[in-house]
Amino acid sequence: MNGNALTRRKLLSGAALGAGGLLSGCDALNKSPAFRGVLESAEGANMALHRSLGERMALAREFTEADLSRSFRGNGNRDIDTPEYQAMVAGDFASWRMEIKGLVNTPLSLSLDQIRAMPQRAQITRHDCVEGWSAIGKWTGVPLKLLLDQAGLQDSAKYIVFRCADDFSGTPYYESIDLVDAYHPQTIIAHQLNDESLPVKNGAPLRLRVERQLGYKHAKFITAIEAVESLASIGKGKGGYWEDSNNYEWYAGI
Ligand SMILES: Nc1nc2c(c(=O)[nH]1)N[C@H]1C(S)=C(S)[C@@H](COP(=O)(O)O)O[C@H]1N2
Ligand SMILES: [Mo]
Repeated sequence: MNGNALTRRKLLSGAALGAGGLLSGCDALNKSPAFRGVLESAEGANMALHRSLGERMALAREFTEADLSRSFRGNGNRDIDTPEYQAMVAGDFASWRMEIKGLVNTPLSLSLDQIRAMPQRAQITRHDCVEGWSAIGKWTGVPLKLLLDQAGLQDSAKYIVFRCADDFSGTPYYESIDLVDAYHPQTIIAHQLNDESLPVKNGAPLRLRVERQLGYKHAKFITAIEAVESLASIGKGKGGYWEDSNNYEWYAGI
């Protein structure tokens, strides 16, 4: 067995050990009409596609408390200089709402208390930024899958877009992922870093963790989650702020 095959096997068996999450992730994909076609075409002859779906559902490496970085850097926008956001900070984000909208059966507007009352997942993972730094942190939040299930994704939904409260020169930050990453068991909307409420610099009160992707995909300061069929009408059409402004790859898998 060559190194790649060995790594792949380890990844897959690691994923299988996290069985609850992985299996329910796969169940969710199976039930999603948008993905049934992909899965059906993966069955039978097309093993390459099947394997790549398996690899994409594999878990990112998780670390232990002993591995935590002493401080977790804040990068990109690290605060929001508006009276509205500063009032939210002063009020402990009690009136923050995160919307779930777009191609869903039941649009939602959730408070932090409602999000904290849902089943939670904690994970210690390494964040890798394209600018050349990494940090290990413990993230706690609600699996995105549960939020999407609660809202009821419509058949036509193919991408999940994240809307953020911060901007660069007037352009709000936004990002997007496909349904494989959206249903991945380690994809969570986090409200805690290292067992404390998410610090402002790291995207308070809510930020995405999408552990198989590079840092810029991890949208901070989330105000809305929007299910869409196409990315064409989002920003300039490449699916994210840095994708549109600086030609970063939309698929930033690691
Ligand atoms: N809303 C928003 N999300 C964002 C950014 C940002 O500037 N605004 N920067 C991205 C980049 S490039 C990285 S590396 C991470 C940094 O997360 P951190 O501040 O917790 O280190 O957030 C990402 N998500
Ligand atoms: Mo980054």
